[in-house]
Amino acid sequence: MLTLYDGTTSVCAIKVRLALHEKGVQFQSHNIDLRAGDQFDPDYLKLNPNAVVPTLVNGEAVILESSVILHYLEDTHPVPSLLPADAYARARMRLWMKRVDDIVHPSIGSLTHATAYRPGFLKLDEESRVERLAKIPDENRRTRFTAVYEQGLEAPVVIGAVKAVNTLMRDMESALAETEFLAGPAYSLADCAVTPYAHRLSDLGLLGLWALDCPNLSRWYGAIRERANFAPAITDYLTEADRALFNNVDAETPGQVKEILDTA
Ligand SMILES: N[C@@H](CCC(=O)N[C@@H](CS)C(=O)NCC(=O)O)C(=O)O
Repeated sequence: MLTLYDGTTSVCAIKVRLALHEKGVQFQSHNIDLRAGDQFDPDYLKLNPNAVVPTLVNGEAVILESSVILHYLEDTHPVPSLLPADAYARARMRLWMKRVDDIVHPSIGSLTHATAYRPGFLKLDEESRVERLAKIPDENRRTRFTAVYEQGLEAPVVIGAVKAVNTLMRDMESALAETEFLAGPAYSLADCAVTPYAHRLSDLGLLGLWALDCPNLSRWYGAIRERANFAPAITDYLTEADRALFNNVDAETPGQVKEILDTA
């Protein structure tokens, strides 16, 4: 049995859960409570020294990095396939996945931490805040988190994040005007990879900033939400506390992001 070291709201863990449910693969979820700091537990760090989820364990095999895990699942559980049929479509699929890893994840991470996660962090006393940030092994990530916790949406890093999301939305709209799913006529790993981020924008009240202008993106997101893997991989996982994080996002947030978008 596969074990997924998981996080209820983790976008990267959701990518993997979407593929597991799409493929009908049984797995055991081991929740790592990211807000409680379980990712820094020495035993977990032995599995994943980056102090992040997801981690997939299959017997002796320990697989890190959500995109690598998606390819591993494709190799170990090839049916049903989540790879497009032809080589060019596979290349397009891999490009969406790379973009998610390189650009979309840090950008939407900055927006999430600047809004939904910031109030919880600010409730910690000064010593706990410093201690918490110091535990993050990756320096770039630590710098980004520090900036958005201190300055919220005013942090300079947010401008680049909003621009990157805008470009993503526009490129998705163009791709989805041509094909039903991101890399062609069939659902693929590209859709698994992008879905949690589109959904996160929706949870933050931001997807509506693009919805009117992007009918094909809206059609895709509607279809994605109706898919059988969506509820078991995403919404069924959320605790009351998780829901509260997103329900309590400041009502000013979409307006503030729109202003950044208009002036960037
Ligand atoms: N590149 C990694 C990124 C993993 C990552 O950033 N995971 C987040 C949740 S989506 C995490 O565990 N964050 C820990 C923290 O916030 O301290 C992957 O794709 O697996």
